[in-house]
Amino acid sequence: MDLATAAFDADAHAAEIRRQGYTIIPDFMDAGTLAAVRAGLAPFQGSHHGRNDFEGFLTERIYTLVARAPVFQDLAEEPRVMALLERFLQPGFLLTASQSIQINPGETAQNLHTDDGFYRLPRPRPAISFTLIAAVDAFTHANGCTEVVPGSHLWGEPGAPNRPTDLAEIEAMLVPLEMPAGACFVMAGTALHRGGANRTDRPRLAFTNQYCEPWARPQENFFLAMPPEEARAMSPRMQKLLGYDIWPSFMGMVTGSHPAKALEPGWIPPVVAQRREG
Ligand SMILES: O=C(O)CCC(=O)C(=O)O
Repeated sequence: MDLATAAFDADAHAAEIRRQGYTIIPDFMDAGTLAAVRAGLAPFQGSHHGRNDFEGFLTERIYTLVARAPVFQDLAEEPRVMALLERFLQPGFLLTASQSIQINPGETAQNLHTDDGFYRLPRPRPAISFTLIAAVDAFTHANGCTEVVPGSHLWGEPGAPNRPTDLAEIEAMLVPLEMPAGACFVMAGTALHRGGANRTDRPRLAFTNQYCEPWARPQENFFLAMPPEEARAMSPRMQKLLGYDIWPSFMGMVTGSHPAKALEPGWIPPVVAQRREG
């Protein structure tokens, strides 16, 4: 265990998430890791522009980040983050999204939203997913840092007594999460937030890894996003995060078998094998 991991107080960070909906890890990435992140993104930058107001017409997103460079796999299974998430999610939790988000100059603020709102169960409820957003460029209020409404993860449905009704009132509660390059925050999927407006003349580069309960449907379908040959070369933890595992007793099975078998050399889908035998 390295020094940063040994010194990390997962319980204190978890308490902060329970209280305000998010917590900051100031030393998530060192200079070498930041350089590897930039190098990993470089070949793909400049060609992925947002297709709607939510993605952001002036925002570039590179999806399936864990398949882009090994550093993104290391960061997706970073031990402090795993320890923190284990305080909230069931064993076998999944990666649900992994993408870079570059908010370019002139981009406007996103609509306020929650990241696990597509799990349409009534609020208040425990978060079904958690979002990590890491600052590759320093996050400032001016360059479009993420803005969060502290405590909103505890709110009920619109109209609930503990939830303000007026959008302007909610927007007045937003806190800009200013952080140095290399820091990240981890946030409950139930917390209201938005990517901010970039009022500077330089891009704001970040990436997000998001994690969900092992029984919930992930946003990104990693089985189709990358060939099993690539998943085979990844760590056992990474393979489980991608879904090559079951939620007991057999959610995620493949024709009655454990999905990790699909990573064994020479594997062919059982239906194909059985057809050949039959
Ligand atoms: O980039 C950010 O700061 C937040 C982006 C976000 O919340 C999203 O795209 O869902």
